[in-house]
Amino acid sequence: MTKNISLTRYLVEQQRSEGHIPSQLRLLLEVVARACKSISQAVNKGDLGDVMGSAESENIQGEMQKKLDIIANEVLIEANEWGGHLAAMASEEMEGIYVVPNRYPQGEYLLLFDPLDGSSNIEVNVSIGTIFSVLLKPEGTGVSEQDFLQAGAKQVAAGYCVYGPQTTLVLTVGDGVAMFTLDREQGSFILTKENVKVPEDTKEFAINMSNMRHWDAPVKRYVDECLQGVEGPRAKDFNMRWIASMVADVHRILTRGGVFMYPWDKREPNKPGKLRLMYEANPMSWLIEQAGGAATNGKERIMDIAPSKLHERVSVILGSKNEVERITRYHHEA
Ligand code: P6P
Repeated sequence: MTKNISLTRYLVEQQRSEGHIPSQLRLLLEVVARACKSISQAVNKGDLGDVMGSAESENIQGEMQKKLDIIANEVLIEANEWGGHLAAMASEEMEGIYVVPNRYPQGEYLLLFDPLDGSSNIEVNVSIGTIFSVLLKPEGTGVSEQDFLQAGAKQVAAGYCVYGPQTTLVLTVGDGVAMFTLDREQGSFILTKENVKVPEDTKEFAINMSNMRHWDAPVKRYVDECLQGVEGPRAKDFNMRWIASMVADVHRILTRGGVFMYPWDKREPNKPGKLRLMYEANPMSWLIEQAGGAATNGKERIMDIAPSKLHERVSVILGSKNEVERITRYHHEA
């Protein structure tokens, strides 16, 4: 790995040689990365700052908000609203879209994010992260929520920043997946991995096992076979991980393979799943696919789903290609 390629240099090279990103998108990604640095500093303060605990408010999802959820959301809004690259933003923490105020120039991009995913892990000092997705605003004057309702296949950039032992930004603009580790002395993200590949096979699955009795038959069948290990139909032993922070689980899968499942279950049968399509499943699915993995909702490719609501939920099965295909096949056979 060539030493010290900064995120800025990587993006300039993507713009210049690969033709993947216009300058406005490059600016957008640099601003998002800078916002993630600020969020990382707030997260790292922990009990030393006034950032912990509940914000005593609920978000659109009916979930209690942590102070850091609100801080992260505000950091992303304030960092991105003035740059002239965005028309509007959408966030897990806001019911409606945030249209760039008239006092600033409007751009052609739409930015969606989960400002701090996994925030139930904040108090216990377990990795959390920011997930973001970028779409092009459809032609026409003004901007509405309808403009955001595009399939994941339409994304022009997607990524996350994981706040763990390292603060690492993981990004795709459609030319593979690159990872940038924050160098706190320089204050910049340095390229530490590129052309990330997810192994097509794995011996590691990630699911919240406490929900087993609520799963549909295909998921039960898959997990049962994993648990039977070398004596069972898979003829190999499996390991299990569940960090309850999608960013951390996906980062592990991008780093060493695995399959992540948050499937539909019968606790709330009207909900297709727990995770949100637009700013969790779609960006993570593009990263996984760009790294040679697969991502379905059990029936179809997540990035083909035509969204009908901004905060739409979806069942998620993503990671090592051959495992995702096997689980999806079990759904089709059921
Ligand atoms: P459970 C975090 O709240 C999150 O949205 C994802 O990051 C994570 O994968 C999932 O929910 C964990 O859900 O039901 O295991 O707590």
